[in-house]
Amino acid sequence: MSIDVYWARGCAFSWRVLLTLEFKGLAWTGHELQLDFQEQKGPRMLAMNPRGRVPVLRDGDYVVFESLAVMYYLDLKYPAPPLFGHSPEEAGVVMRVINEFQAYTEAELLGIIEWVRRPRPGHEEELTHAMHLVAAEARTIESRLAKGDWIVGDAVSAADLAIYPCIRLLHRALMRPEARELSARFLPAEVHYPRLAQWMQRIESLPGYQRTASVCEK
Ligand SMILES: N[C@@H](CCC(=O)N[C@@H](CS)C(=O)NCC(=O)O)C(=O)O
Repeated sequence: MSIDVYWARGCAFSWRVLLTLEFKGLAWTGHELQLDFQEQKGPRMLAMNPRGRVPVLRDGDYVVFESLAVMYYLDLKYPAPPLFGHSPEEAGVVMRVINEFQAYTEAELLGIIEWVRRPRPGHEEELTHAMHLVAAEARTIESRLAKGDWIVGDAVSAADLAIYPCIRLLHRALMRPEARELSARFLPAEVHYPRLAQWMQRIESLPGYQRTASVCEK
């Protein structure tokens, strides 16, 4: 039975799930939703996710939402290749790194992307704060990548697939002409964060990556 996944363009959370499905080599059918038309709030979607958000994954009769929960479900259900390490200790580190990213950086990073789309005059202090936090996190990831090709351990893990979409969507936003002033601190990524730039290329070379890349096209 095929896996159905409901996703949206520009959505880092959806991208995590698509990357996970491809990484596991699973067959899946994608259903792209238009958030601008509130398709995620239609009755059929609300029946699966009462919060009216994407991504949502249906595997047979089982429905799961919240991107990290989806990744975790897929890893337990389809264990090879593993995404949360080979031992409880490795799983603890992978989960910790994702939780740190989500708790201390993700909202600010998404806020910068939103700012590029829709600047909020009068809130420049918030933007500056977000830029500091994201730059610090990028340095942390850069130092992790000094030890190996992947964010945790010596193989692709859920940490890579959870963090990559946020970084890539930020990169895309900062490449826009209207973000020129903001981007000076980050771009070119190859100069400011060379290991991070190489890591992005490594992810983009994974088998199946191209099938997920339309999340980033808008
Ligand atoms: N914590 C959720 C976040 C999901 C989320 O915020 N999705 C956004 C798109 S990126 C959404 O569906 N927004 C539509 C809405 O809030 O109506 C996850 O990890 O899956």
